[in-house]
Amino acid sequence: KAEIEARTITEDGQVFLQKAAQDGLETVWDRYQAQKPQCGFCELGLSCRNCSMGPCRIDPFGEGPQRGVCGADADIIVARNLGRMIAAGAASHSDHGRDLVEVLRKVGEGHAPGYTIRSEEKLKKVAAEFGIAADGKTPADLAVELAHAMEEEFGTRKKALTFLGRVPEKRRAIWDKLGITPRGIDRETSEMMHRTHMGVDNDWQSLLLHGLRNALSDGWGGSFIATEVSDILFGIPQPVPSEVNLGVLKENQVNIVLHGHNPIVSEMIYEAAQDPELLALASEKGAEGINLAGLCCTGNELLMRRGIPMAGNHLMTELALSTGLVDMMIVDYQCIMPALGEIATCYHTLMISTSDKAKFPHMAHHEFHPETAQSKARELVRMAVENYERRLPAKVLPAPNTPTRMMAGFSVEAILGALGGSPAPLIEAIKSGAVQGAVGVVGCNNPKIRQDFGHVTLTRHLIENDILVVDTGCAAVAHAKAGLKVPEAAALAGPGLQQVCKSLGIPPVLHMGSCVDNVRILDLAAALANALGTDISDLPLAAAAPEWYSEKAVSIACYAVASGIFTVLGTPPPIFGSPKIVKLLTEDIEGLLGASFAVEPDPEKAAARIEQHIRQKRKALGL
Ligand code: SF4
Ligand code: WCC
Ligand code: FE2
Repeated sequence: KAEIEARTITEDGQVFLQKAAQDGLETVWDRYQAQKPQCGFCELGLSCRNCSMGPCRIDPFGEGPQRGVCGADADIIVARNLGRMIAAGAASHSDHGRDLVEVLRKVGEGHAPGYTIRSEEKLKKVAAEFGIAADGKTPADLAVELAHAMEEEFGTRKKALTFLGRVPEKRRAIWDKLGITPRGIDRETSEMMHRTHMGVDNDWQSLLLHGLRNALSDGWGGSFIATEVSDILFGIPQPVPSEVNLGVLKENQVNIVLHGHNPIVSEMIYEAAQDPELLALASEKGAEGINLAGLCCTGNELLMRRGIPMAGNHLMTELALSTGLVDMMIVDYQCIMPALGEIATCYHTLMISTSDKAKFPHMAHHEFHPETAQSKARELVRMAVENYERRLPAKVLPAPNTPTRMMAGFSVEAILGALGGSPAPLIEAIKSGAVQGAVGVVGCNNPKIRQDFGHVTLTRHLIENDILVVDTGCAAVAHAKAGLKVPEAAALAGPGLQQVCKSLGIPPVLHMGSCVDNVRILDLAAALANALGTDISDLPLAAAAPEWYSEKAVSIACYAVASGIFTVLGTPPPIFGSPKIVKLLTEDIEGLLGASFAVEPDPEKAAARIEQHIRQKRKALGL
């Protein structure tokens, strides 16, 4: 019991950890235990297997080898490893963005039945940013032209990415001076892989600078494209009520769980689940309906635009299966544990992979392509409905708690809309001190940290101190489970923030979307800075990733800092093998970028650091 409580703060998590154990499942927490003690060299970033003269490792105590076979020292090895983490993260977000651009182009060409342009407003706005005139063109023409222009962003023909047009002048000047203005999205990632090959860039500082450039190509490039094109294709999110936790899985309905990141597949499943013929089939099978629920960021995308409830975040993905209520789980890519397929064999659940680039053990592969996605989605929903009667009653355990209510859908457009169309009222609230500042609390779960504890503890402290929290990804789901995403949660905020939330009817913790949607936070920060004629780093803002695990999170943290936002990490990144790199990233970088990293596993201390930072920024602004 104590062991289970140490693993997660969530009630449903604790119940289903027990159920999973009863059913003989091995979960991510068990596998983490089995890995302990984890390799100390790797934890410090001091191991290298970039070539076949190695693998090599550096002795952190100074007694054993201080150089790899090639001669690389601790600083070079740590910097190269960090660089490759950034490259992998940036590549993941950006390749996701590319897949959306492909759909946008095919919609324009008429080769993607079922998909459409849901936001002509955003299509026109973004096309204009790319220098494409809208006059006399149909949305389809515009979509094709914009898609082609965006494809160019990935290549090598540019000197700077187009969305840098939204970045404050002062920030652009800093990047130019440091030589880290991102050019092509793929170019920066490819160059990082080149630089970290044996015998290329062996200056740890220049490796780190390129790491920032690579991360910026994600934040202001690949992720930005992913978010903007998702809005064009599927609509700009607007405030929407929904629910969260495993209680959203319904005993008397066909449950289809959507997991992964890209809305391309899930949006088609959403459409198919409304099909009267399939609903009739469901009722023929004795089900009262077809119930969709989300996990991770595919879930967040559906939640933001359609109000689809969330079953949970990263560490709940295995436990969702242990309810025995999931008739089908459909995955696309990223953060999908390869263990899921095998766990599902214990139940009746059909496991479906959908991306040509993401296959998994014990999953049936049903590849989605824009041309056939609509019919594929209907086929899958039909299979799920037919699977309903195969549930194993002895293995079913409905969640004991009712779902927690929440509100999502806070795109930048929605936030500005709530403020009456301009950022001025928010700026006024910050000036008056009613809102002291704003913090993005984002990122994953990690079995090294009690699930959701980091997020919820930090966020509660921040809002108590009149700091508005915006969130994305699995952090947002943690906050929702803790009840922080309803307007009534304003009661937990300090007096100033409470007042602002009440007058606007919003929660003190605003859901801005999936992990690629961290760019919505960048976009808002840039809009505030531009409205004030200042730089992002002058504003009382911060970011935190209390429970991060993924390479994508490393890229996000780096583009946040490079964009001028102080960022606190809960899980230590593998850099502590190089005291020089730790000092640069946590101290000296401030002088270059006006922002730095901090590593603070204790969320109460992290809150104190952030509050102090926000006070300093306010003081510097004369507030
Ligand atoms: Fe060892 Fe150098 Fe090869 Fe890395 S690149 S494995 S440090 S020889
Ligand atoms: Ni984004 Fe982290 Fe969740 Fe995956 S879904 S686990 S990167 S926060
Ligand atoms: Fe190792």
